[in-house]
Amino acid sequence: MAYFESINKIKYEGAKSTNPFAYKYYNPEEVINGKTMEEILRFSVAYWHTFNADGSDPFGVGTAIRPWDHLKGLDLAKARVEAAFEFFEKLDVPFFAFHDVDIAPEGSTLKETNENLDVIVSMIQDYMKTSKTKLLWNTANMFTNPRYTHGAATSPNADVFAYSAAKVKKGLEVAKELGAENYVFWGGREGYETLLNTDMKLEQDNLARFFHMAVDYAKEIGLNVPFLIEPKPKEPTKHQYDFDVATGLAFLQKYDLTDYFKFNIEANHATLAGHSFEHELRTARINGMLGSVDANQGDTLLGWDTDEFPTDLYTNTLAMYEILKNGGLGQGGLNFDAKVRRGSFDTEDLFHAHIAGMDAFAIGLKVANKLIEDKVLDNFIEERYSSFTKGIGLDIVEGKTNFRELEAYALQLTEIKNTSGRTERLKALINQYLLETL
Ligand code: XUL
Ligand code: CO
Repeated sequence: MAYFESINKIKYEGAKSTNPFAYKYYNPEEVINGKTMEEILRFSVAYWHTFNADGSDPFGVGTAIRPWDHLKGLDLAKARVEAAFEFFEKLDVPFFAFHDVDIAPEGSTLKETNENLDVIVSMIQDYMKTSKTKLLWNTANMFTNPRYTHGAATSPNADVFAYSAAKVKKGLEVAKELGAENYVFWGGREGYETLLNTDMKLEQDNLARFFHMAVDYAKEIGLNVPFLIEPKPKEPTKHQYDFDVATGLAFLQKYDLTDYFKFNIEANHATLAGHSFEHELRTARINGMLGSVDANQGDTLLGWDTDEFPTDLYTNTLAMYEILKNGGLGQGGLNFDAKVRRGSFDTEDLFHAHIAGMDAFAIGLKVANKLIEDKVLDNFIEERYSSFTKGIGLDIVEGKTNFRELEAYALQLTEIKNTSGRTERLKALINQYLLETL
């Protein structure tokens, strides 16, 4: 059965195309610096937003019209798998990602939940035999069910810790079975509401114990993929332990976990943390910790995680700049952790949204690549820091000086001359590249 009957395979038709169901800029076969766009961008469809979300919000019920709406339970789960693989094929997308509860309904016991998962996982496995679409990552949803009210691995209740361990154990097994390229940990409720009732040290120690057990189990079953922490500062908890990349990195370093973990950086989580998307990517990149990306965008007028499709060309360009400078995303990808707006309730909007995001990132890729090729920022930055390539600056960098010598140097300085940072000139250059590159 076809779920998206009226829609044909989405093809690249070029910027002049007026066909809404065509890529205008994303040309999977186009080679950029020896790699195809498909290989560089590694787009992924987020199962939860595309096949589960119904457009409901805290003020209203779902609005989405979906061809699987009439089904329930395992039948619904199976229909979603069928629809998903049709969608992946029509979009010609290389990856997808899911939470355990997205693909199969929870049973009344853990055993029943695992049995439901087994049914759907083996169905997905069958589809994957003939589909080109691979699993970028899976994860365990440890935030929706009321048992996680006070956290999962950071719950004050040891039973919840144990239950969560069982969920991740199963998740790692599923990752192995489906050949996942990564495994993600988003600490949805791993944080706290008030210190009045919280043992912060024990909670963080427990989270580290949990991660070490996950590392051990992955080794035991031969699952050799990066584990990815997805930082987010708040929502649903007030204070989340994986606030941002810098906080997450300090945690991983303190608990000796840096060999196994990298970061999955989400644009809207970065902005919620008071950073730009590119700041978080840069922080991860310069520390060798950039694993994957949840590609979306927030809304500067709203203070929450709006998970919009990433259509902002400026941001996507600066994000792709970091990704290219990182030498790509390795086993990571650009996962559209993004949902259509509540008012975009037609099934075809799912296609429009992904086409919009893919084209906008393809533009970002091309512009970023040209900026790097022409060394637009590199040359400026090299010149800006040139005082550290000679004289006293070189001595500082090479560790050949000390406070006494620096004082002597400073005392004989008659004048300190700074040069302009040229922010506005650089912004104008980026605009010029954005308009002229394509
Ligand atoms: C929530 C979020 C999650 C993670 C996976 O803000 O981003 O969907 O990506 O649990
Ligand atoms: Co996310």
